Amino acid sequence: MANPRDIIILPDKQLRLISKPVETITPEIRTLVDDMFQTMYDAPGIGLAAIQVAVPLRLITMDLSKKEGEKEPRVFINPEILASSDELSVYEEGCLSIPEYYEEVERPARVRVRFMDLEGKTREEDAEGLYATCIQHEIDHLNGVLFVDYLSKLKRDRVMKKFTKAAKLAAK
Ligand code: GNR
Ligand code: NI
Repeated sequence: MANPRDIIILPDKQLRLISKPVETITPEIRTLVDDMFQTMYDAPGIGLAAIQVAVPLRLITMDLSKKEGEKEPRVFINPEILASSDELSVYEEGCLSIPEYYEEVERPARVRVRFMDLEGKTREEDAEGLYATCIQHEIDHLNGVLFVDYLSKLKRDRVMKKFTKAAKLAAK
């Protein structure tokens, strides 16, 4: 049914694109969503932004369920953060577009998010914990922002260089 797609990784410049809103939920969008879930579960990851499969649309898939438990697939179309808590929380983040690199990032502990679901219904939810971290990480992708952008210049330069070098070696 669904086909896994290739995940683009650093230093692919597409990761810096500003994704465009989804205008209508077409069959192509539904296919993209199915493929994104397949790609995300295969990886495995807890979230995926469309740009990570090289499609610059404001579309996110997520599943925060435990491995043993029932799947909880969620889709966010054109998500927006309406409000963020002053309180911050720290989480060790990773990104499928920056494989095998993990660092602690501080972000608002709670956010209120508005988005459209696959039925075209506008929803609002309050997110906290891992949900808050993940939705902020994914919305950042829609704006061309990566979690390494929150690290010190030293750490960011180091990871950028490592991936640039690896890409050059792989291209030879
Ligand atoms: O799978 C993922 N895990 C993760 C862990 C902590 C904070 C954010 C994430 S998202 C990441 C998948 C990904 O790269 N989504 O864009
Ligand atoms: Ni990511």
